[in-house]
Amino acid sequence: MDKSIIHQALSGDKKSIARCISWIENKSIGYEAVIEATTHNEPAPLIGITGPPGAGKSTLVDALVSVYVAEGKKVAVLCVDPSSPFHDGALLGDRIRMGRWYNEPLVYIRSLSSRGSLGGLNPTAREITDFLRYCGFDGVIIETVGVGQSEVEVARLADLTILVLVPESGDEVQFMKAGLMEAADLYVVNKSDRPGAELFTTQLKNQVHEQDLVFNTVASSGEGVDLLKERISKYFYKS
Ligand SMILES: Nc1nc2c(ncn2[C@@H]2O[C@H](COP(=O)(O)OP(=O)(O)OP(=O)(O)O)[C@@H](O)[C@H]2O)c(=O)[nH]1
Ligand SMILES: [Mg+2]
Repeated sequence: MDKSIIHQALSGDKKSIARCISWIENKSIGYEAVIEATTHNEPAPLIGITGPPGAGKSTLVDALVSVYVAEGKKVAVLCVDPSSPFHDGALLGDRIRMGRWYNEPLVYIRSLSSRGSLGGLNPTAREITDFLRYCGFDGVIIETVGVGQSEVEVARLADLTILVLVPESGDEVQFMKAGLMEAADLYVVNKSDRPGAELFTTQLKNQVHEQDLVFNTVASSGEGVDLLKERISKYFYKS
């Protein structure tokens, strides 16, 4: 592979970024050069979005991307294992929703399968995320479906981890308590248009102690996303 592609990727060329990611993903000969080349500029902040299947993570990411694009910010999105076995329809939904960004110069979106790794981020996803942080974006967002271990790993990798829950997540929160509840920086009660949102939000606020870390959103309509984005911006070095 031509090394000039690496330089083009690092200066933000989407085609070259895509080729470099495939290079890393397939561990093609010399892929280490791509990873090593990344150490020269300032890395973009990494926002991790995680939570149970179907909580609305992709919808929320899409809404956040809209806000960033409206501000002229460049953003990369990495979706790890979007074809979760829990519901097959999600991939198609993601494609339709996210599809509108493919021709938007400010946005780069890439899906990665977790290649059957049992929970947890595979090392390749980690390398690709690292690489993307050096490609001239104002921020990089990584979405992972919460299957326990991966959530905690994402939290370790990201500068800011957002746990997306829904009004029905009460039991899940009990279950997660030990690991992710502590690892997350911000908590989103998405689908706040559904019954029980208020009660669950109150319980969650009591549990995390800091009330201003809990946000209510309706990702599908964009409600509450501006407030969340403002809070996220505090973590972005460049905004
Ligand atoms: N009522 C309501 N529905 C929503 C909201 N946000 C998302 N949805 C719907 O919930 C479904 C799942 O949304 P996704 O964004 O695909 O959820 P996800 O968490 O990315 O799903 P996976 O990646 O498969 O785990 C879709 O049908 C969305 O339209 C919301 O705020 N309110
Ligand atoms: Mg999704």
